[in-house]
Amino acid sequence: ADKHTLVLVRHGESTWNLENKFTGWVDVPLSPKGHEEVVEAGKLIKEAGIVPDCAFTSLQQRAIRTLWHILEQTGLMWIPETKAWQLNERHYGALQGLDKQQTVDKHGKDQVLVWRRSYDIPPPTVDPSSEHHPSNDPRYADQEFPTDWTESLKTTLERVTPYFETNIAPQLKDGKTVIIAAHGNSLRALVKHLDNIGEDVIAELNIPTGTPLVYELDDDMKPIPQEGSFAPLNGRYLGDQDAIRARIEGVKNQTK
Ligand code: DG2
Repeated sequence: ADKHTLVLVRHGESTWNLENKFTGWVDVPLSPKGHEEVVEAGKLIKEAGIVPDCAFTSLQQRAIRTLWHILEQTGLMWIPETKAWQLNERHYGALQGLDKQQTVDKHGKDQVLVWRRSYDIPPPTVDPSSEHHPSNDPRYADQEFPTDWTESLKTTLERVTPYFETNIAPQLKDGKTVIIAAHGNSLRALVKHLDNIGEDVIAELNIPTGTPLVYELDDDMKPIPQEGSFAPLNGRYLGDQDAIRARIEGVKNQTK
């Protein structure tokens, strides 16, 4: 049976990751450190000898810029690149733009952890008149969103997974190596699906910024266990494993 290589990467640190604000669909750029992280990610992919044939990303510049840096470092700026809203970050509802620590001070860390990491409890909905409601953003002009829009990990998974199965899996099955540059929660949804992770386990799982996560998949798109995989994931992170653990802790500790 054939092996199919899939590389996932969360964008490098964004300006709002740095400022510790809930971001969701707000289109913030990478921070200077974020740019450095993903240049390094590109070098790691090149050193590992992984050569993507096609690329997918979201409609958000922190992920797009991440992909561009990686393609630049690997000499692959010419490969086809598809942008899709289905790979966007989870929409954070009325929390978008709020400071994560101030939200803890106001609502308590347990409530904030429920909003950040519960599987199916969404954050409060965004007001339809808010600039954060997708109906007020021209990039989503050809789509309809409910007036009471927000997303849980579950509803994020319900748009990430069909997109993967319909648009990305066929490329992999066709023998292509694929790279996806996306976001903390859209990638948590995707790995939950790929690795068949339970709701309680995914709640504890944080994805580090700017770190390539490499999967080998079989013909049925099931991950093949590999040496150096990062349990409960069957994928392996490229780079210094202690530094990766520190990045994961950093994500977790945003709402101590
Ligand atoms: C972060 C994730 O998304 O935040 O929306 O604030 O990956 O695009 O930086 P990303 C956001 P947490 O769910 O980890 O709080």
